[in-house]
Amino acid sequence: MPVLARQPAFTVSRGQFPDDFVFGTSTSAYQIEGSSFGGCGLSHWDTFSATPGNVVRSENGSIACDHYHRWEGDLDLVRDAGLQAYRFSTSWARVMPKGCGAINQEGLDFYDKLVDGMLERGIAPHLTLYHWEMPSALEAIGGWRNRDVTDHYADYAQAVTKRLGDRVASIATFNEPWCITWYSHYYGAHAPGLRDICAASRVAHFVPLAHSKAIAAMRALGLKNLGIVCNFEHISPLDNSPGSIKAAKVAEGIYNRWFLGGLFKAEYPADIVDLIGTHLPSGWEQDMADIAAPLDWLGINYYTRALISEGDTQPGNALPIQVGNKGDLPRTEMDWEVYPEGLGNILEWIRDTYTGDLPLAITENGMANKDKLVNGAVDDQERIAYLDAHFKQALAAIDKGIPLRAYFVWSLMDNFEWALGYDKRFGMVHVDFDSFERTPKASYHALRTMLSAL
Ligand code: IFM
Repeated sequence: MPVLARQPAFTVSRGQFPDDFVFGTSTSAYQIEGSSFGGCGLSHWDTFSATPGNVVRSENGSIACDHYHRWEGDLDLVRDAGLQAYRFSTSWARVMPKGCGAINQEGLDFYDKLVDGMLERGIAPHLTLYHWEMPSALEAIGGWRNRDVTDHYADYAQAVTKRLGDRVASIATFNEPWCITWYSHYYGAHAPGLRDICAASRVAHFVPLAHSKAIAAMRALGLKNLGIVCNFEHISPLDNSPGSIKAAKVAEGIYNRWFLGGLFKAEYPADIVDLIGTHLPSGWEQDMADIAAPLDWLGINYYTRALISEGDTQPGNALPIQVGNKGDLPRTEMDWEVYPEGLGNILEWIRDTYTGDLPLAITENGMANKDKLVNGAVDDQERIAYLDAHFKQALAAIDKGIPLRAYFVWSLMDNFEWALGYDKRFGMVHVDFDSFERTPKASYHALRTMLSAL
């Protein structure tokens, strides 16, 4: 297998980017905070991970990185790296333990302190409202399969942003609708772990609908800089056979075109509606104009590509049965191919097909690496090379006039990588999950040097 490049320093420099370009880093609540602290309610990730076989070694986010108690030091790390922005998420289950009704004041106070802590350090807060903690009480009534939950979500969005909205630089309704929909309700790999086309199809519509209701609720509060974060893979056929071309089109439609179609064209792609239309909730067509209400920005998470062939879809109904993973490029610890060109292509395609002049941000990009702490240091040169190659794609996109405004590295620190537990280390800061000690890796130091150079 080809090996990953090693590279001790960034070859791109801060000065090549526009002065107002923003560099930041991203995390999410369940992956770092510790869900057992501070009156947080149960989320479907607590229940999913408590079920044997769902998460490796039965790990969970009950303590995670203990960020709930160590947030000040963690924000110091963001500031000391020279990063101007921090993308974090609020946990629905922490703010509203039952998903609706009573608010856990301690939870909201925590996020209030966190936002003030960022501002005191000169870091711009970028809030994501849903990075996957569906309160278990709402999962029990069907979670995203239940239309009523879209109203509860809008209430939650309003409760959080009434408190924090005056101080955050941007707000995203959702992180990665594809994962919430397909990875969680069709492949069954994430909470709630369903493998059900009907469930996935309902979620494919109710998540955009919930997004639109939250946007309307926040517009009613007069809030600005509202958007959503979607994830994309660069998807192409493995070969030129008609079967592979057809399979890749379906995979790409479900992964890349479905949500953007709804959000920016008020229509889901017809070829995918043909496949799942019978499972969509009745009356879905009437929601489309609301779903496409104007946004202020779009966030793009990009990590890898997928090469699809005929065998990746079901012979009967052409639905994907697996995510194509067949190329011969070097791979990260996630077994994901490193394909920086895909980022440039996706940015251009999104601008040309959907968003035009709308500001774009890369809200996640990064890699899991076999990082080892040796004599107090982690030499993650592969991560520097990975980020450097993707930064170059961002620069090329800016040169082409694509309105790319920001880049958030995933992630600040090693954390709970969902069903894969704590083994997959994505951080620029190493976390010892016994002592919770943080150790900045070589990539953190290299980025600080890059950002501080004139
Ligand atoms: O850790 C996740 C994150 O929660 C969502 N985007 C992809 C990351 C890496 O898998």
